[in-house]
Amino acid sequence: MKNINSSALFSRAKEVIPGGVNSPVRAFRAVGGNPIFIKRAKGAYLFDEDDNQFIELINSWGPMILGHANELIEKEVRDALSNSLSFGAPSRKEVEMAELIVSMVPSVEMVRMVNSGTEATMSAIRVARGYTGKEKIIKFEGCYHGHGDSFLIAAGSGAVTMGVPDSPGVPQGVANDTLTAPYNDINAVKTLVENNKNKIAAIIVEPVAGNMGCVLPKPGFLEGLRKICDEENIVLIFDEVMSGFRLSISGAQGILGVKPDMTTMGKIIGGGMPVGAYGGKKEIMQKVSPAGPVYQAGTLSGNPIAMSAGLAILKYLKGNPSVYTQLDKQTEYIIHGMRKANNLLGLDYTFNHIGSMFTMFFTNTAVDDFESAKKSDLKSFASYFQAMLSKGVYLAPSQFESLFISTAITTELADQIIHAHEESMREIHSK
Ligand code: HOZ
Repeated sequence: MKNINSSALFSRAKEVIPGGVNSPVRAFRAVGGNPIFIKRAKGAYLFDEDDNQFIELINSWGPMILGHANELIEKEVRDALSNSLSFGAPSRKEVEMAELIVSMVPSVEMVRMVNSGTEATMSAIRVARGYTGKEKIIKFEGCYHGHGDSFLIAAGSGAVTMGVPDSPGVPQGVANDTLTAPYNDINAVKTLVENNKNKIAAIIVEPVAGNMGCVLPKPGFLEGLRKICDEENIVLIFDEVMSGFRLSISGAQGILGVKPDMTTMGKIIGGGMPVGAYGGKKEIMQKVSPAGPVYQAGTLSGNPIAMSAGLAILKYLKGNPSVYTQLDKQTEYIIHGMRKANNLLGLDYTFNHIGSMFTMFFTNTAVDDFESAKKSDLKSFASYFQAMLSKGVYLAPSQFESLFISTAITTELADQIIHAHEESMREIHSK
């Protein structure tokens, strides 16, 4: 695999961008080597600066659910371009976008558009605090909710792969208001709530975690959170930045059957453009400025180009819910092939899977929280990542991330992925 141009770009980047990247996981520190610089992408493929071609299993961490450079989305964006890139004033597409989200996600009665998942989660907890008049929040170890100060406590992948679970620069006062519990541990939440009576404004959770690898909620966990929040006047926030519109037309909540008070979204709702949103019960959302006193604003919020891309993808998904069955089937096919290859080598690694999200953990024990995810053999993961890359398959460069399948992965490509997996596993386990 040629690496001359990517390597040269990385050297230049390190002089002018911290660590050479604009988001830490991309630096490949968890897997070694230098990052691949992407020149373009189409359908299921990424093409890098050295003209290598990779089958893509990240899909921009979720949003490219129909594969890259999808014509449907491109057309809407092209049409919108000639009407200017930004107004900083209300426009029709924002209304259509809000109506569409409200029609697809039953728990969302009102929604505010922002520019990223981080903005969405930061704003959601501010609103929850303003609504309840309380200050503390509970988050779960290994769940990542963007890089807002309140969330960089026991955060997932990005922080872990850098070996800095808690970031300097987060004021102690802010950190004090963030309480953490292990994912899937409802008793730990009960204890936190009992010990902080009338102080907790919100519980924020990834209903399907995607930032410690893919980790599923155990039966009863989300229901238990719902019950506690109802009893204690706590706002239950589902962070569906990754799972929203990826697991069903109404997100993870659509298949898991628990209704949050608020939901944060991102990724797919921008069709790959920088978009986020937070929404929920009208009673809560009416607290947001200028309807209410909780301030939150943004010049680029509801940007017309981003709205055009987002509307195109959401309308498509709403009209074609069979996409989800197709994706689920294809993901199961890949996992089945990978497991079979592992079994032939006498390996029994843990696969966590829901819909088109999955992670193979380099451990044979169950992974249902951050502690169990950390039992994975990270050295083997790094070797596996490099072996897959050299065979033309681009995985997330960290064990603590989920993979995302797109509809561009045909059965022929799925077979190629399985074959690359089989060879890679053989290679790394014969060393
Ligand atoms: N840790 C982020 C996704 N879970 C990485 C995002 C990025 O580097 O683009």
